Amino acid sequence: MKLFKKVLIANRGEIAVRVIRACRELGIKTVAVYSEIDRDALHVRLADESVCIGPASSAQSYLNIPAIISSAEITDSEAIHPGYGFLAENPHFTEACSTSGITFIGPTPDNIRIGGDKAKARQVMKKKGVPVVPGSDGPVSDEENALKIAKKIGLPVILKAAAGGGGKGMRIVNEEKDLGNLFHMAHRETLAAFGNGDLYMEKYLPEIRHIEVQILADNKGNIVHLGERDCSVQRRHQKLIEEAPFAFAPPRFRKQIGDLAIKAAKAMRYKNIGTIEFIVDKEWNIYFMEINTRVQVEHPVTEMITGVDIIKEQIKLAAGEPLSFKQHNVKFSGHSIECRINAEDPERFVPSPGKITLFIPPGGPGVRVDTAAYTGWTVPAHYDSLIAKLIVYGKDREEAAARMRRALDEFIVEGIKTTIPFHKKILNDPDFLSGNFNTSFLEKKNEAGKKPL
Ligand code: MV4
Repeated sequence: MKLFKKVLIANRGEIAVRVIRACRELGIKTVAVYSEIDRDALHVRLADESVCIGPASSAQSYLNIPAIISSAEITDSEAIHPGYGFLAENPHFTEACSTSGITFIGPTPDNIRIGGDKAKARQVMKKKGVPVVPGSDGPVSDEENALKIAKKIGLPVILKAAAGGGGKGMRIVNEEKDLGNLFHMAHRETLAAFGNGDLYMEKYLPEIRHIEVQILADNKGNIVHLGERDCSVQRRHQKLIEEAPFAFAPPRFRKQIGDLAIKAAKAMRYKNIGTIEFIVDKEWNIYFMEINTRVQVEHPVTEMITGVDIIKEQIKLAAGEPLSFKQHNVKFSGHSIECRINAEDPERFVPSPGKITLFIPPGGPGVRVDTAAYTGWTVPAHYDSLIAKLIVYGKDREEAAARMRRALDEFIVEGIKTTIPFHKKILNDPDFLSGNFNTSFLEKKNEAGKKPL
């Protein structure tokens, strides 16, 4: 099987740099695309070639399908890596690639469509015997039906947008009398945000953990998993810290959740790489939540504990290579934690773009920094505020946490505000350190009137 000669990266920032690194190591030439404001960006400098695709606004550049496809054509790129965000989960883009004879490095358009319709995904999983939280079978047509289902499964329930993401169109319903109103509000919100008003319903489970499983799938139907990640520390549906493995789980948990992830992937004939998201309740029950049909921000924690380069594997799978290892070849060792460092005010979480006057990332044993930032670079206001991922490895969670505290202390960023001080607080929090947390962790800290984390 022959790998691609040249790959275009339809993204920017740290993930574009990450993909370029994987291509380099595989002997593949790279093409960067960039917006006018990104002409001094690191991904442009590191790629073998680059093409300017439009003005700063995402809609005119990194979301501009014709500009990206023609950039691939004029540079003779055989494949496009979409990274995450932007066009990564757009089935029209995937189809535009195949129409132009370009390989999309990612799953099939059908996979992406199911991933993008969470009500449908839930239905598929339920039918194939993957456990889902009790709730509606597909979308709920109207308020009347919502009430019927709520009566059957019992309150509280949670309304979720089928097109969902970022908590938009999501409502928790505690009392029957509020259902009608909340249904209409959620419906309007999701219709406005995604042009799709479909809602589905689940029993609302309190004190859950958000656990996800990385999967790799080849074109022959072989699927392996690379274990789980705990992404329970989030604020307003934005993950802030991720780790692998889920250190506090009982002994048989990894095999259980891994087997379920493979079952879920098989149920939708999954191809390439992806993530199956689950919620885990206090009794360790595992329920399918959704599937992410892209490489995720937090993939490095899995790489650290398995030694698998997920992006290289992804590129090889897209080129049609069969999986080069079996499930029993995947060996897990140690613990990894990632902090997402954003260019944001660490107290109010509002973006803090601007010129970085000094940037000195940490180093030393067990430290990895995935970033496209450098001293003198200006963080544009037009895009996501993630400027660096700080990832550490330790022989166990305790060593990883100590290493993260040390690395956060070393990290120097001047000229803009970052979330580094916030991460320092979490890494010193007794509840975080003892594993006494779930997805409500940050909200609870605030409610308790303690110093807001
Ligand atoms: C849930 C849940 C409880 N029960 N589903 C889904 C998307 C993710 N960002 C949060 N999600 C949740 N799904 C069931 N069946 C709790 C959450 C959840 C949450 C919900 C509303 C407001 C804030 C939340 C914070 C974390 C998790």
